[in-house]
Amino acid sequence: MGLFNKFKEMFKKNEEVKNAEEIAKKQEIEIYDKGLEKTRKEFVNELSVLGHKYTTVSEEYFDELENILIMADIGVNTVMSFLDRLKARVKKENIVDTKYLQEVIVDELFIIYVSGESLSDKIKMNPEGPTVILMVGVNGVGKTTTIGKLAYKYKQEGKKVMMIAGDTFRAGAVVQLEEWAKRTNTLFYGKENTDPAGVIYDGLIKAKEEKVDIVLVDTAGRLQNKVNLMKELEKINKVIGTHIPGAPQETLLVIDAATGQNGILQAEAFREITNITGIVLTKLDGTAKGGIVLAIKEAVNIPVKFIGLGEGMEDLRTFDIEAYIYGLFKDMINDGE
Ligand SMILES: Nc1nc2c(ncn2[C@@H]2O[C@H](COP(=O)(O)OP(=O)(O)OP(=O)(O)O)[C@@H](O)[C@H]2O)c(=O)[nH]1
Ligand SMILES: [Mg+2]
Repeated sequence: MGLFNKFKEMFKKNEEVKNAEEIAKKQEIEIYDKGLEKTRKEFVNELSVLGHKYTTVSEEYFDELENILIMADIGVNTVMSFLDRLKARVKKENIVDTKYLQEVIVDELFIIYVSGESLSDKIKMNPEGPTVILMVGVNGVGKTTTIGKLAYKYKQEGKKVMMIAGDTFRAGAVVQLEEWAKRTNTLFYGKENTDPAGVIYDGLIKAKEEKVDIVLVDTAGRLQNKVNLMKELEKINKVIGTHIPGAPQETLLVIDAATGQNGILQAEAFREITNITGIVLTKLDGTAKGGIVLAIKEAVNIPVKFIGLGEGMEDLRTFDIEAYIYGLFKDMINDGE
């Protein structure tokens, strides 16, 4: 059964959902649903309108579909290959009804994301001692906030968490992170006006003494000078790796979803200077550019591991492609029920 019909079934059953797994999935989908409201309103509704405007598939239908997909920041290349696949299916299966084609669109978008490899959206944990998660990204994308949210998440899971303020560059950055540590009742290590690698060094010693499970390392966001940034990240990685073999277990690149295609350029740039293991896409709640999830996957092939759907500490979700697709296409899936 395709994803489209799977969702349809799931939401038809409503009151009589049986197992816990299905209930959890539904709750997750409801959160995505709220967070993706803007994207859905400005982009997906246009798809529905298109389906009403043209009841049968035609060249004009495809032209308008192409525009809608590009406007949603899905990325030109993704859109082109997507349309090729769609047209091939239309031909092969003799599809004429646009209402049915909409179902195919939802399924195909899902296939694009999962195509090829099995996605590891899981965070790699270090069984021997602290798991180190390094947060990188340009100014203002939400690195520090994401650390706060992750700390909250892992505390909820019963882990001992520590934050290290590796952003010693921007005035106020250390205090901002410390605030998050207080709010989430997390251990904290930081010092202003010093060298980031030095602070991280001292912080990791403390993390080991305290037998911390997860260490979240903040860094400064600046990419004006790629060579400097690369050198600094190299130094940071070396310090971390010396303390804890194999660490950092994760280097998460934080991208602001509202920056659209610029976010893709950031992903390409960062991938060249350090080993990015996952992407955190923030501020999806405030943008209609939710299609960027698919474009990033195509451009850099790094999994989106978390998404930010608000400013609060509970507003971080582990990325779930099914919930994401449902959050986008909800109105279309439930259309005419
Ligand atoms: N709506 C919304 N706002 C967010 C989200 N994530 C972060 N923000 C906001 O984005 C702003 C910048 O967040 P920071 O965490 O300070 O960003 P940063 O990357 O650490 O910034 P620098 O340290 O200056 O490089 C803050 O006002 C956050 O509240 C999100 O998922 N949704
Ligand atoms: Mg910051």
